[in-house]
Amino acid sequence: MIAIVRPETLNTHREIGSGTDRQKEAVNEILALVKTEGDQALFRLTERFDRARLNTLKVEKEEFEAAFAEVDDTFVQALKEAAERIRRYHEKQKRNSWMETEADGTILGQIIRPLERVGVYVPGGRAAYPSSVLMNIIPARVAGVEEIVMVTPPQSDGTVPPPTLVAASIAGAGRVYKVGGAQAVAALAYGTESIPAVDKIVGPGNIYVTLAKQAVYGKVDIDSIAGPSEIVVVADETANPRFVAADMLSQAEHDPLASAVLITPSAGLADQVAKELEQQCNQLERKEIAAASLKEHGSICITKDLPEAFEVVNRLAPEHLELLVADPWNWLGKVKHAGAVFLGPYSPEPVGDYFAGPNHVLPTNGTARFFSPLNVDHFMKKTSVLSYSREALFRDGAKVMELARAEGLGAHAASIRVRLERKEEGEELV
Ligand code: HSO
Ligand code: ZN
Repeated sequence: MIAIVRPETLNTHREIGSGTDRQKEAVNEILALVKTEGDQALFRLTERFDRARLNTLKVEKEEFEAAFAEVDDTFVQALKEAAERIRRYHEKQKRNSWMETEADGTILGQIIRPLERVGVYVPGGRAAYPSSVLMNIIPARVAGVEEIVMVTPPQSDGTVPPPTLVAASIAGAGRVYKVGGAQAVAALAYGTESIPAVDKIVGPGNIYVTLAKQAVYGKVDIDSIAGPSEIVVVADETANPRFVAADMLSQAEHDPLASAVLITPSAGLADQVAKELEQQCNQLERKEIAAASLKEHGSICITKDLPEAFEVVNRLAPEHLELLVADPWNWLGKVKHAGAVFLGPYSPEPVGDYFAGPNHVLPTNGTARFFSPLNVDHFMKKTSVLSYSREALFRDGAKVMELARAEGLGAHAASIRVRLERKEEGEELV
């Protein structure tokens, strides 16, 4: 069921998010339609793609109340506790504005402000994860974003699944609109009669949503493009094969395209895990998905030792990395590239997916080489502050003019010269 591969041939990286010409054309048409026709286009497209006839796009207070009445209290309680842990973790990421005065009186600094408006896309259907609603909205709240606008496709009866609404309310989404697909991205980017234009759009979606986000990038900011979920487990002979297999399956059940990989120097463990995978997979509700994922994108890789295992890890730069080895903390320093690292037998990935506090929106597909988990900084921006002193301008003016002349920019040089001349004439600058 699962391939055994050699370290040098193991590869989890794939082409993602590029779409076909047909798909791009369809997205461009939708973007243009929403831009020119606003809400009317949203109603028509929602009827066409979601089979829902709506009178209003906005989710009303009563629908939130009904959603809370429909879900279990224990679910609400668990979600609230998760939200609180996620909030506390992200609070630590907040950075302050700063100003520094140099000896001559020059003041330089940086003002850090939250974005004013953020749009959060929440997919419908099978991938409507309440946990992802928390993970996308809470960092924006912690950053201090004033308006968080959530969009999600309605079901054909015009409703949004209650768990999604409950999560939106607990996370603190200001308003929720029933619209999905490329049309939702268009609405957030351009604004319509009922949906305000935002500064940044985050949240995962299907290929149409992804292409639409790419198309509006520059008009607004977007988050990084999420590929299928991945886990790499590095384990030695001390690891429990049941745990290893269970954790690999927890990733595999997400998506037939997800990838679960075990890297181990222990051929014995590799054998046992392969058996456990077969057995445990059969017990799963989502066994078809998990089996397809393991078959197409799963692998077990046997290395000569643990150092070689970490070389492979750094080449893959996995989204999730579990260290199920005797001394996980001793190996942490060897991890150069990973979205999130889970240490020891009591830190299975689902603890991080739902509850521990760190964000589960992580760089996929090898992008952990240069991207970070979704965090508070993603919802803030900076403004530089400069106040040069008289003394400093007279000291540095000639050097600035030199650099300006070298670039052939005479007006730049002149803006300094008019000030320096006044000094030579003995005048005070005001
Ligand atoms: N493992 C997924 C996140 C998730 N798991 C949501 C369950 N719900 C990608 O990091
Ligand atoms: Zn997960």
